[in-house]
Amino acid sequence: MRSVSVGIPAAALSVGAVETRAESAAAVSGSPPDPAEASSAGSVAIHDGSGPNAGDGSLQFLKHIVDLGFSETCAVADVNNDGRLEIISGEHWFEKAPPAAPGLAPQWIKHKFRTLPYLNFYIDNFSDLPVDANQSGYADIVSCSWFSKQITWYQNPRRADQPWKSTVIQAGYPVEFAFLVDILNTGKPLQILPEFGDVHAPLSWYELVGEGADARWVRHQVSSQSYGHGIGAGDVNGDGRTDIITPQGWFEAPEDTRNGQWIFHPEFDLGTVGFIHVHDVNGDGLADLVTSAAHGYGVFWYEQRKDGAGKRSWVKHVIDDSWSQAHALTLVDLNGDGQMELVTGKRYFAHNGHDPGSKEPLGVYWYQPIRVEGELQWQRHLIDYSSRAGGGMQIPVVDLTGSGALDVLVGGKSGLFWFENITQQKSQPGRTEVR
Ligand SMILES: [Ca+2]
Ligand SMILES: [Ca+2]
Ligand SMILES: [Ca+2]
Ligand SMILES: [Ca+2]
Repeated sequence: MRSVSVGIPAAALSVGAVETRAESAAAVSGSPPDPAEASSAGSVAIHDGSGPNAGDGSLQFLKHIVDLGFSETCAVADVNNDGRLEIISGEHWFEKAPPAAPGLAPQWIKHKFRTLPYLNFYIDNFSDLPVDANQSGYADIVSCSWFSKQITWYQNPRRADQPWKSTVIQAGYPVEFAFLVDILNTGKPLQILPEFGDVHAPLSWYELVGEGADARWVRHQVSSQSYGHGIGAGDVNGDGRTDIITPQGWFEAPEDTRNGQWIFHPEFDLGTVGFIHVHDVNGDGLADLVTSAAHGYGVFWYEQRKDGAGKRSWVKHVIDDSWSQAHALTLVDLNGDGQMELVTGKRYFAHNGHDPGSKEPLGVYWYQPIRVEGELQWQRHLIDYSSRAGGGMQIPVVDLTGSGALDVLVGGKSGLFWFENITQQKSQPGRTEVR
């Protein structure tokens, strides 16, 4: 398969003019470009870096179509333990192989490792969490389903010709998505935190215990109920312990996270959101929240404030509300400048076309916090616009090739794509840009 490079002109990749919103400390830069101009599939992206975005922190990505089949998400892990990363999406993992001929794109070897239900226009799998749960040296995958109401651990058989053993970790409740978090405060995110789509499901996290054949997942309950669409983990109050954030408030972690009482602080109502990240956006020492409307319009941050008496309040700031269904949001230092950026994208047909704006163009974006005359604003950069690539349910930002630059991967109903970060390659004269 030949890769398709993105023909986004330099002027469209980033934004010269920054539009300030009076209502908010945040600003959104620029408008999406004309789709016809922005994404002529098959055109060649050779950008010499001399355009208007040169030197403004923009990154260059080369788009690869990995697969045009159907999924809801994707993940990255070393599935075959050869020291190189593979892509997991839907029923398959994808192994990168050399091009068939010089100048062509890499080939992708497709390995089917499981059969998933397909119903209601969804493949019933909404997260893939790579974790070597049985310490075999090979990545296992923990997945979750909405319709089948399960969190499932798929054990890597180590040999390509063997089936993956599946073990149900939790049954009985629909799971919107899940991710790996550091509830035990060890510095390693190894606990599963699901967002249950049923208010009667007890809010819980899952700890991996035992080794090898004895490895298993143990549930720890935080609350007897769940709190709506969206979930996150991070240290809200700065005590060094990872708290759990729901759309309706946050749970303060006790010293003994397994057996202690988690204290609920119903201090906000975020609405129907996706991942809720905890991050001190404005650098004032107080942890803020960054999240997105999973089925409506908007990417937001919520500023934590404290009055003289120590009473906490939250102020909403709009980052961008010009496109909808930002279900997945990744917080990462994408450009390596020591500052965290946001990577997100529009999920294609999150609710089969019923969500607001669901028929508007897809896009994949990153947002860079910048200071303009002392004021915090957000600069939007396009990774892709108005093609088949959308944000899906999770967006891995990983150095897939070992180049030293972080790549962006997205998988959804409209296909699986790898955006190779070629920024450094661009800065090396004589390097071939198109493959
Ligand atoms: Ca590998
Ligand atoms: Ca805490
Ligand atoms: Ca702050
Ligand atoms: Ca950065």
